[in-house]
Amino acid sequence: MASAAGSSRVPRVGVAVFLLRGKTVLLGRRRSSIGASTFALPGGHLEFGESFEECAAREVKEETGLEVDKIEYVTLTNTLFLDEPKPAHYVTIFMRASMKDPDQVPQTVEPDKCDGWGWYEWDDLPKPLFWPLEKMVQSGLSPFPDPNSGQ
Ligand code: 8DG
Ligand code: MG
Repeated sequence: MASAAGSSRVPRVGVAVFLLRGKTVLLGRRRSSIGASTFALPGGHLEFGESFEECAAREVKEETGLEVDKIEYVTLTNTLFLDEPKPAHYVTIFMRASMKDPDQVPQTVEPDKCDGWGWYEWDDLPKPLFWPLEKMVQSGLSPFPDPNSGQ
């Protein structure tokens, strides 16, 4: 197998956040090169030394201005983005969280990365979804806590 030495084609770690409010999740239309103009979760790259929870809280704050609470791990994916302008490989950690203050309104803090944020019913998600998210929805995964788990 070819060595990765001398190549920038190394896997990176992404953290994406299901921010939950009632039966809705927060999605924004991406402007980034990967998944441009599809609806995706707030999130970004894990920084050196960060926990998944710290990264989730930081990315949501940076991209939406919202403060989050009750951050928990949901699942992960190992995804090759080969059809993108710049091929990439991500291990993405999906977390869920709720808002510290449910009355807070998401802001489009990084308009170069996202057209704007909106709350969408889990049963009526907008199209097209960023395809790792679409695959996840089709697999039947739910980011909502199990109502029988007492949470
Ligand atoms: P940063 O420089 O601010 O750290 O990062 P970013 O520019 O905000 O990164 P991003 O592309 O939003 O997220 C990093 C990667 O995570 C993304 O390129 C691919 C992966 N990823 C998924 N699904 C999702 C998702 O639903 N939302 C986000 N934001 N990233 C996702 O596999
Ligand atoms: Mg992002």
